[in-house]
Amino acid sequence: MSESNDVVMNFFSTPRSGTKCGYVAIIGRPNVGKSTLLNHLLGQKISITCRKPQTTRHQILGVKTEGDVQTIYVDTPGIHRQQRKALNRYMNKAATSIVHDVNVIVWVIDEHWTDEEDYILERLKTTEVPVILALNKVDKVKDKRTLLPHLKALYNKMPFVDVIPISAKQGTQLDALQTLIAKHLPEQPFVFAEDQITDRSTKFLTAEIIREKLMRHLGEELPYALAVEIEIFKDDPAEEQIYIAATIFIERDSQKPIIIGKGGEKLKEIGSEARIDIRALLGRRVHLQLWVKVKQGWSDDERALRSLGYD
Ligand SMILES: Nc1nc2c(ncn2[C@@H]2O[C@H](COP(=O)(O)OP(=O)(O)OP(=O)(O)O)[C@@H](O)[C@H]2O)c(=O)[nH]1
Ligand SMILES: [Mg+2]
Repeated sequence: MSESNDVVMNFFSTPRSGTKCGYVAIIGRPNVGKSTLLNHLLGQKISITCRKPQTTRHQILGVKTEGDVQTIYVDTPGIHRQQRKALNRYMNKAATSIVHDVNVIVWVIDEHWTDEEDYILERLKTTEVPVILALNKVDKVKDKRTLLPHLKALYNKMPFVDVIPISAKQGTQLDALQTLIAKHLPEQPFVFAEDQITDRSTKFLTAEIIREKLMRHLGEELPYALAVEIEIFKDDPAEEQIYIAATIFIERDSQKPIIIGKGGEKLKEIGSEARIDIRALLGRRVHLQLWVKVKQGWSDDERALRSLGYD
């Protein structure tokens, strides 16, 4: 082979040919298990989860590369109808804006079909993108025979490319779901490096871990008044541990004692749980310092939202 041919060969071998790659939006009502599904598909936790609704607030990319297929999942905030505050409007926009820009939509539902599902159905009817309906939490269904008529009824709602029962928590049917998704991905080069798992920075993921621990520890209302900002992230390889200082923003003074707890106990507990997960994420020892500050009405203030990264 001549020298010039070699050059041509090398040029073409850089982006691998015959690869499939595409974007998959994971959408649905709050609390149906979208983030749990993303984490299980990736085999790594990148999106926080909680039994309380409206946990996810941003679009989060999770990249999975296996063989010749790269699937770029987009976890989204739960679509909800009440748009009381600027934060709710931001979350809904983050969830719905994506549906026309992806190759496949995985619409996650659970055992309940609610008004919110009707609302999502209306929005999806006009899309050209193939929609897979994933009926999640089937581990909760004792008599699996009841699933069949339920699945049949779901097929009639709109022309889904498939309706598949899954358990995001237990990993049931997730291989089948991935095979189904891959069928609809276009043949094109990979967008991300093969070892990349997310587009989000470790700083973002750290703030999210802290928010998860807060959500899990606090009552029903307070989680929605919380935002976390990383003020200092000092990762000096010469130091034994990474130093992180984060501020927890709340909306009112009266919320401060709830987070801090008697003698600071609550905040201590939240901090030590967060530290364990952050250490697992970063693979280094972590010194974590948490501060609580009031930023009045931040969740309904466009400017405050932008300054906290909701833009
Ligand atoms: N039993 C069961 N519970 C599940 C399953 N998947 C998720 N869950 C639980 O459902 C709750 C909500 O899960 P998330 O993954 O945070 O739900 P989400 O759809 O991302 O919620 P938002 O971010 O608020 O929209 C958590 O308590 C999960 O443990 C499942 O397959 N089976
Ligand atoms: Mg979520």
